[in-house]
Amino acid sequence: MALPSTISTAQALVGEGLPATLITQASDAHPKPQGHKFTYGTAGLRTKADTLDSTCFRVGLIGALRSKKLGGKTIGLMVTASHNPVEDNGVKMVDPRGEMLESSWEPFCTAIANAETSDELVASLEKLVAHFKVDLSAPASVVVGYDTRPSCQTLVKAIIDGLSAMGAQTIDAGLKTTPQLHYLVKCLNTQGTDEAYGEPTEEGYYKKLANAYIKLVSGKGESAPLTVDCANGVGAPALLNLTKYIPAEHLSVRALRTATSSPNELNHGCGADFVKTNQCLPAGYDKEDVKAGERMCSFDGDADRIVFYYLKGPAGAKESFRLLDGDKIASLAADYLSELVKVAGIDLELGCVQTAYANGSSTKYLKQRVPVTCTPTGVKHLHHAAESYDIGVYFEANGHGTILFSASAQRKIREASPGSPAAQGALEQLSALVDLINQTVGDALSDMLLVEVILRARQWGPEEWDGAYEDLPNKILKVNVKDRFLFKTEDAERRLTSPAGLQDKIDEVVGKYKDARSFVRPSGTEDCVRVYAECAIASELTPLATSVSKLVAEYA
Ligand code: 16G
Ligand code: MG
Repeated sequence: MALPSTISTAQALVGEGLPATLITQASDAHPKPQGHKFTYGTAGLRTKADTLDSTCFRVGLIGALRSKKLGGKTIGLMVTASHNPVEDNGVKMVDPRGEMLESSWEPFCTAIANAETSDELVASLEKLVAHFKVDLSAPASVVVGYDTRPSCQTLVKAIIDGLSAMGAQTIDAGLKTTPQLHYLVKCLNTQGTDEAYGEPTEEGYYKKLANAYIKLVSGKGESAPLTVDCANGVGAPALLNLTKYIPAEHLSVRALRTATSSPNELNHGCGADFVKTNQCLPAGYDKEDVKAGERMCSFDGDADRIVFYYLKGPAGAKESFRLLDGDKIASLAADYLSELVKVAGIDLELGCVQTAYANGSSTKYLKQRVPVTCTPTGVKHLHHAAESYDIGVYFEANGHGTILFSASAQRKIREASPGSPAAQGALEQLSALVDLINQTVGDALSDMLLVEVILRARQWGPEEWDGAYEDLPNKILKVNVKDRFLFKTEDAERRLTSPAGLQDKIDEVVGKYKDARSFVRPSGTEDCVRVYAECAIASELTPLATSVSKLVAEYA
């Protein structure tokens, strides 16, 4: 695909204040659904697509203001509802270095999305401008991407109306995976500098990943086929495009669930969320000739998340399904990178970041090898924590994650003088891995290639990878409550502080089971409370999880 096209150029703002007349006129064409409450949550604003028009228009306005606040740096807006059904949609903001929107802006986004009238909207924008001291005469630049949902077209139009009302330069990046949009934002903001991240085009993204991958796997033998479930989403065309840059001897992919022109198929019975939640193959895979020992993986609907799996025995037998989730990817990557750093002979601290959802066995395994931190759920929390290590490996169990190399780690890798041929080889690999791994956000395509690289280097199939540790049986239940905001947590969501007394009751229940752990947290994306439970004995899992859920329901 070609360079993103500039679809509207900057329009100077007249006077000192907000262009209130332009905003009001444009806003009248994007009325807010009366009484509807929006929240900027873990992954932006997300809900039913047919209620999101006003929100998208307003996010356009905010995106322009964020860019102005940062002196005209390019901000990203991604329209997607990830693993959710096709009727849903959402929009999230990406900051200039490719990371999530600075969290102090989130409450303002919520307030602006909820302003009932155009006048209230202007007033809430003025509050943001005053609070963050936004210089309205600064230029603004915003790049917009979207996934395969049919609702994206009108929502993008609403965003563009918002951007135009603010006179922002708008770059329409078109159909993109979420991580591609993050990549573009970082490239656009670093081009021409010492930290240039890459060519700011989709093609540049494929070339960067493919070149690094080819360097890493060359001379390591032919690749056995990898079956990829693309969730019938944007990951399908992206995977197809990526493979054009990688010779088949290096990556042999069987792409399934690629029906992007059948909208209702998006994430339907397939995708990373389906596989992780149900701990089974995508629906219909038993008829797809999948074989025991074959590597398989699933993307989610916007391709920022991946899980792997394989069958130990015949397809159809539930017990033969083995999941290799985000925790298993983290352990594979942390082990491999630690070894490379050691062989390279450089002094770098590698650490791992997980959330409370990480399987207890994975945490135990990792803690025996590297420092491990736990953060609340949501990519932004893990990402920031990972920045405190020289090499920060972060993964949520659900398959969101990546690896960050600090600027000084990258310099050390570039400038080290190797003491042996082995050290030189390790340094070359580390340097290629810096390019292979998307440093802006978890990326299904990039993570898929990373796993392929490590398995090839180790000459491992999925079974050897799986052998690192045995997951404790676990499940997540959803409890519908009247007000999920009554549930407040501490200690990286591992304990409840409110409702009063509930945590003690949970502790009491958990104490009855062997090696058990359970926690309760309000969802950041849905109107419910989630209950996680794990324990040593499989037959005790359901009683444990249902007892904790009952306690929650009694308090709700
Ligand atoms: C969002 C988050 C994901 C988190 C999930 C939890 C991003 C990009 N995505 O999808 O990291 O695991 O929410 O959902 O941050 P929940 O709060 O509904 O359990
Ligand atoms: Mg996603």
